[in-house]
Amino acid sequence: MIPSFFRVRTFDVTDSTNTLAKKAAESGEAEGLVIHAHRQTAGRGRLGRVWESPEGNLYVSVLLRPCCSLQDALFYNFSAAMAVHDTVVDLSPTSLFQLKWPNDVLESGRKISGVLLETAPLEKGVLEWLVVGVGINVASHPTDNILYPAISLASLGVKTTIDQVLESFLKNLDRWIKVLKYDGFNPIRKAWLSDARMGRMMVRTSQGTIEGDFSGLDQTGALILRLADGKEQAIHVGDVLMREE
Ligand code: BT5
Repeated sequence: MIPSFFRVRTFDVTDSTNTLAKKAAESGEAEGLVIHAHRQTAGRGRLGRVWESPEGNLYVSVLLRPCCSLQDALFYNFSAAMAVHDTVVDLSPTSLFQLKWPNDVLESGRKISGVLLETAPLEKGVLEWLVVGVGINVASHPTDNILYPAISLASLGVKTTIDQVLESFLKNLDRWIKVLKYDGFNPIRKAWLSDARMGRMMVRTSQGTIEGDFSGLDQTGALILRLADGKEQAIHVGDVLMREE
């Protein structure tokens, strides 16, 4: 059963479930609204990138109103990534799933899911709403992306339905949102770290590309890299490329 906190509205097709959820947020819809579409015509990734959204995969956006700061809103990124992680691990326990900072779930280095967090404009230090959008490749995945290889549950031999994946994801999300609400970010940080992709990485930031070894995740959700000179640097916004890529 889907937790009673959520109200799921399913559409055959929409431009982007995040866009629909944001419109609902701006028109005063209560939190717990879930916009689910079978297909998106303009699915979005971060920084205006495209999220390939053919029929057969999960596209879902959840409206929340936690009354938090912009800084704390980032914790919902990690809660959603953990919810995706737990969902795919349940479905394919023998696969090697890892979390890649900040928002990806990978299987053996291939991207199976992405999370797009969007927030209201900040007023008086508190956010009116935030929308957590999640795509999970269930039936198919893009095959022409060499820089970031992708994978789907079907390619891993998992036989499931979108409804099952949606229900499992919402149950896991409900649990991780409660962890965040009652126990704070630290337990999420620890769980995320225990399945994080580590090693040498290059991170593209607005200040250029930084290379270093994964050294952790700080209390704000920033990635900590150890640089060649032994110093540690916290990165708040960027794109990780593993060294071998
Ligand atoms: C993300 O962006 O990973 C966030 C994706 C969020 C998508 C969901 S679907 C429901 C909701 N509604 C939306 O409109 N969006 C959200 P980013 O880290 O920027 O990764 C984007 C990159 O992933 C692209 O540039 C491609 O290289 C790659 N990519 C695109 N589609 C993919 C797919 N289906 N599977 C794996 N990789 C993909």
